[in-house]
Amino acid sequence: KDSHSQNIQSTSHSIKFNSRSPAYHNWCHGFTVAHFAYLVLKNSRLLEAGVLSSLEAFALLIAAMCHDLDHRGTNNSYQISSNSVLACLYSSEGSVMERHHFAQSMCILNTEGCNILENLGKTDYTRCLDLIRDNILATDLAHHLRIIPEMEAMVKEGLSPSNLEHHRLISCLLMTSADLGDQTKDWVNAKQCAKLVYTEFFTQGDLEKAMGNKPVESMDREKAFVPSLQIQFTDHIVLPVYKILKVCDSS
Ligand code: 9GA
Ligand code: ZN
Repeated sequence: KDSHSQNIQSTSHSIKFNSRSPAYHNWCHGFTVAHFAYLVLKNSRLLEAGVLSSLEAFALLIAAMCHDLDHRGTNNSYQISSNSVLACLYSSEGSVMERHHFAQSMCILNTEGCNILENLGKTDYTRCLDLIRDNILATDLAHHLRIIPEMEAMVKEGLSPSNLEHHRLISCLLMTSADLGDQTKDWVNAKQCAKLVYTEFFTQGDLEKAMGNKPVESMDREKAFVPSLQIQFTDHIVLPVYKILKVCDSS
């Protein structure tokens, strides 16, 4: 085996090994999101249209696979209210978990035999790490909600390959589309995914109750009415993402 394919194998092993196993945010989720990102990249023909460069596409796939590394099954607000180590490290910057997922990705890249970027030149190497960071941070819902107006402005003026802001916004959109990809699947699969999401949500809710805090409705197993929560989530978060994605399709 040549050293490059050896590297890829060590790296994917490390990514799997560095995933804990909460019900939803485990290795399977990372793999599924990377797979979805690949399909959107291929089918949308954004590379052929020049809206994304091959380096940007590469950074997207790496970020997709790594974007939830070492997830603990609890969200950003839980890190802060429980005063976790991760909150100590990152709460002043926001996106606590996402900064941790990026830090974990960098640890793997810096592991002997795992640096799949080692053949990039210095400029591409630094740029690639920047792109991976921005892409992972884009999977924070709070970040997504902040950039919706920018994405709407981009759609309104029309995608232009020469506009570097558009490259950044499209990358963010592909990340959120991939992260929410389970919601596009058939009933049996979507239902199974929802089950895992709520198993994780309710576990966090139980931890919050044990700390004497009141969980949000979607994490409270005594209060959550799943069908209406799913409809709200679909209407307010999921559909707007894919409506913008549809306009950006270059195929
Ligand atoms: N927050 C999460 C729900 C998901 N069904 C609800 C899901 C992830 C996610 C990226 C207020 C709130 N909610 N509701 N999330 C889900 C599936 N479901 C139902 C009520 O996959 N959620 C991942 C994300 O941001 C962005 F930008 F992509 F849209 C938003 C949610 C998860 C588990 C990380 O919350
Ligand atoms: Zn995710």
